[in-house]
Amino acid sequence: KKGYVMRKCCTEPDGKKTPIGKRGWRMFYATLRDLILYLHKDEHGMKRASFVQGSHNAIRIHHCLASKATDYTKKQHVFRLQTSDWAEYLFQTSNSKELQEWIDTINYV
Ligand code: I3P
Repeated sequence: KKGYVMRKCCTEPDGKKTPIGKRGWRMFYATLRDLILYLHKDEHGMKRASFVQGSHNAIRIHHCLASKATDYTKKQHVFRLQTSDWAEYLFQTSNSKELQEWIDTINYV
């Protein structure tokens, strides 16, 4: 699964709230491969070597939970991703079909 998404970092892998200044929404081209969600700058930035595993741009989705962020009302088609190390992200997708596809792909790979 791949496609453009918007991402907001909410909680760091240590469980602490992501500090102001790093909480903004940013666009990425996301690809899911080998249980890692890679967030590329765009479709052309596919160089895997530039990723540090476990960083915000290469999220290990093993034992992750993706769910619709029904409590987040500022944007539409948003899901929450909670990782096994307690990091938390919001991802905005382009429509409800994309939203469901991302959630299912992450939860059932
Ligand atoms: C954040 C940015 C986010 C906003 C977040 C801000 O500022 O404006 O868009 O989240 O609010 O902290 P910065 O870019 O300086 O980190 P929303 O879009 O969800 O309002 P928050 O701290 O309440 O999450």
